[in-house]
Amino acid sequence: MRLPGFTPWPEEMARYYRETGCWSGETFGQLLRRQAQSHGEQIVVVSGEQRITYAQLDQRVDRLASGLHRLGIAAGDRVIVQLPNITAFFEVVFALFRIGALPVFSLPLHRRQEVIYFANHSEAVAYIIPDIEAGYDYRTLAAEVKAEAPGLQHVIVAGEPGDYMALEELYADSVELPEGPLASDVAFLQLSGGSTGLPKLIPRTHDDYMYSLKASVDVCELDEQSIYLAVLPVAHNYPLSSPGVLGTIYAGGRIVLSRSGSPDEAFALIEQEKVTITALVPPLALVWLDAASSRQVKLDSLQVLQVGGAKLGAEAARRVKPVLGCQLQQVFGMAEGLVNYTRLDDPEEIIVETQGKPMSVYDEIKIVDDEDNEVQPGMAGHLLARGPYTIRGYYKAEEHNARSFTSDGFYRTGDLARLTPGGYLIVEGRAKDQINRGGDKVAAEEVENHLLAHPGIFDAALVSMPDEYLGERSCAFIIAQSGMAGNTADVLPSAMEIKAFLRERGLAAYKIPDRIEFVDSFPQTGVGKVSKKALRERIAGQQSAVR
Ligand code: AMP
Ligand code: DBH
Repeated sequence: MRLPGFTPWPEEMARYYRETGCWSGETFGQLLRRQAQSHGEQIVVVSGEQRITYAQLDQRVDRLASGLHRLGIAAGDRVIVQLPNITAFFEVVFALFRIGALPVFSLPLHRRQEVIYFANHSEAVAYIIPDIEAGYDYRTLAAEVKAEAPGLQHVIVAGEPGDYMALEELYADSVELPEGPLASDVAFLQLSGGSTGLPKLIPRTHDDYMYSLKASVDVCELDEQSIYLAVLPVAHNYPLSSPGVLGTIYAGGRIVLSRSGSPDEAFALIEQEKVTITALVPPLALVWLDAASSRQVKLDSLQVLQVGGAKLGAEAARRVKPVLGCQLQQVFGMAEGLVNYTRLDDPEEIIVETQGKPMSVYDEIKIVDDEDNEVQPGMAGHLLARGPYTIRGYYKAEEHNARSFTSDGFYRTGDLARLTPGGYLIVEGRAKDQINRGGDKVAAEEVENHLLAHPGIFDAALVSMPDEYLGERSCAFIIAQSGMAGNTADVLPSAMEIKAFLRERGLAAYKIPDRIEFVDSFPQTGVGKVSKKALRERIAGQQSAVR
């Protein structure tokens, strides 16, 4: 079934990727069935006291798929899945895969603004949530979302349902399901950190995503003995697929779920469950390094620590092996596709100093200047990517697609990078208007639009400021409505009020500006645009002056 709003690969490329074996023709529903047949009795997911086998997961998925089908959820329907690291996540997404319905992967930190947008833009028919997680009641969020998303027919709760439907009650007797999706169909919508006013949805097919798992599993050397600890939220593309939890299933290994990234919880799980590989963002890696050196813990079973999502400093990178006793693997990826890894047997300097190289020989990358001409070897420029698992367009975003892709189908990553003579990438910065808050991406324009909705704000510009721990934090420069600047304090909105205003609008907490600076005007570029470069320099200068 062709999803409207999806840009497929050109037919000759699709044929090429099939002929070369990149695209195998297997769907996720079939993958789980195959693994249940060959590894039925092996444990697939460990979550607290709960341990379930491949065969049990497969059966529960069939029963849930039957229940969802009976509820009326059909092939092609979109379903927002906003679940934390719990077993139900796997049952839900594989059940949806089996009936050909499309999970829309929302993160646990998303709030009203994000979820309402996903619901309306994807025309989702159902929304699946936990009851209470990390002290937050998702049923309250669901009520707010429902009020603004008229197309949403069902709210399904993993846990105490309150006013809604209990997920547990949907596990029906297995019925004959309609024929499943094709591998060339879109399997789900993944999210982009984005750089525009509205978040973007990323359509990924069974074929292309399965290939990204296969290539990741090869590079990361996962097999049936692998035990992957998921500490980042599993719906995110990185812990989902690089190689992540789905790669672990592809390899026939075992997933251990952690509800948080705290060393207390994660170190205990690594020891108890003999975890072999896990994935972190740089700020969490710093916390682990500190915790491990002060406690002198031995994480004997851990072979590989992946760090990605934002740039890891070389100094921290160098400490991983001596402190944690495992190999570091840098991961530079994106939900749009292209994933780069350092290889496990690369020399220390490559592992510490680079963000890896593309995982597949079928990946095509280019480094270009502002005019799209390739730069001299070794020079920094805009990174473009194309290949068997890099999308050709965002979901229903024609205008934006014209800017985000070249006419010959390369994705403009918005990252500035250079290539080493050995073909490894070093990320040098970013051309896109985004703040990378330790792996959480914030689109400046999206937050600026919310700021502009405040009656006391005339104009707003969000920029990054350097931060020791997160790499970057956000600073909003604000021009108050005329007549207000320099006026008495009770007319000028305070920084605290502005943050509260954004929170009340229901924006994810990581998008709330870390700092707010009031100014009378913005510095301008030669053509009269706001110079974010000058604003970044101003705030960085102010920070270093304070130190
Ligand atoms: P998204 O498009 O939201 O999936 O975020 C992907 C973006 O995260 C990339 O385009 C980079 O800007 C950033 N990113 C991911 N991994 C790394 C890394 N290892 N080093 C630097 N930036 C990274
Ligand atoms: O940041 C990302 O989006 C990311 C990082 C590492 C990603 O999507 C991935 C690996 O697959």
